[in-house]
Amino acid sequence: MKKSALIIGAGGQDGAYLAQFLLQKDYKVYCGVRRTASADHWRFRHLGIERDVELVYLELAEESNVARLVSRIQVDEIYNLAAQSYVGTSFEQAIYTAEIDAVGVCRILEAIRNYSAHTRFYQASTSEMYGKVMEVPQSETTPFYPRSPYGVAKLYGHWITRNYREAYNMFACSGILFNHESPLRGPEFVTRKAVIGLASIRLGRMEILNLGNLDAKRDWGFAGDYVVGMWLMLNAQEADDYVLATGHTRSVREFLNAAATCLDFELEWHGSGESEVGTDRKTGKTVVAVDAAFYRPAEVDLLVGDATKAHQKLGWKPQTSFDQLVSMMVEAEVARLTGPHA
Ligand code: NAP
Ligand code: G4F
Repeated sequence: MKKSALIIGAGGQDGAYLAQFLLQKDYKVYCGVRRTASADHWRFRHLGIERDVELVYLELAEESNVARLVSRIQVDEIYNLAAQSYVGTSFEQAIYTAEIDAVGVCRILEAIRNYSAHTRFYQASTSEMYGKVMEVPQSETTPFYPRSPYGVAKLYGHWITRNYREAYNMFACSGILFNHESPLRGPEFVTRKAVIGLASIRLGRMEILNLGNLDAKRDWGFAGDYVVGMWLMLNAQEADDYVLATGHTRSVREFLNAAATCLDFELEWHGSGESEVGTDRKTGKTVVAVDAAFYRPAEVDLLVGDATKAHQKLGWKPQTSFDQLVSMMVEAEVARLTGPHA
């Protein structure tokens, strides 16, 4: 019989790639999205899957909404990808972030426990939980030290998932995913913001790209590779928690250098901290500047993951290199900015 899945937070970056992947595996896919005034599911359109998924309205703040839906559709798998996922905003909206990213997870687990006990559950945990890292690289056994309200809320989501697995024998897994990007990344995250900015400057539509901390280091992979790992977790023999990461780390500055190279800029860096600027070697013009408004009250300086367990137990490995990821993002952005809908 055809398998079925509900993706909660399906309208986001990972949700779209996961929906596409599950459709390729011949699943019936319910896409849980919030009702908004401008229902523009551009990511489904981008992947050409808008007619193949069934949209269902789902608001994680609304307990009875979650319970009714979970009870009605009786799916084999639920992937919870919904979150207030922007770390910067979590400092301004800490309570809302906890409501969705922490308590929201418990609402889903309760609905499964009460109304759909056979359903397998995936929780989108995050490397942000490692925060002020206690060891390098970070693995499933590294102690957590979150540095943002987002990281703290996600830590609750992580532990409540594990708790329901142990207490009620539920098939509930937590994927501790390191940063993963794509042309479908939200425009406020640093990789996409950098690519939009540099491509716009190259096309003469923008002067300077303003960013915050250029020294932060992240383990950046391709989102399309990571959704495969989510599915492998829910289709393993036993429920468990896994890190998904590339094992390589690069600074924001290094990401900028790579994206600039794809656009035929060669960046030269001058100054430090808030006074740092990146200039284009050919023209001498300032292309990147630091704006302290983008600094965070507490920063995560270095993330680099060890995905050995996922490799050994699930056979998962990232397929896309850093350079491939950057050029894929740059090419897509240039096409978007110069295409018929620009
Ligand atoms: P994203 O693009 O921001 O997508 C998050 C989705 O959650 C959006 O579709 C959003 O809906 C939905 N959502 C937010 N609040 C909701 C609510 N109250 N009720 C129902 N839906 C709600 O994030 P992503 O990059 O795809 O990440 C997917 C998940 O993985 C998130 O939980 C994120 O925290 C986690 N994660 C991401 C990364 C990464 O590097 N991408 C790494 C580790 C973990 P709208 O479209 O209506 O806003
Ligand atoms: O792209 P970011 O906003 O991603 P961040 O904070 O690492 O969070 C992402 O990855 C997490 C996994 O570790 C996810 F759980 C989370 O949902 C999200 O997907 O920022 C990356 C780094 C930070 O250190 C930030 O301070 O880039 C630095 N940065 C420098 N200038 C900037 C900017 N970040 C943003 N968004 N905008 C800037 O102008």
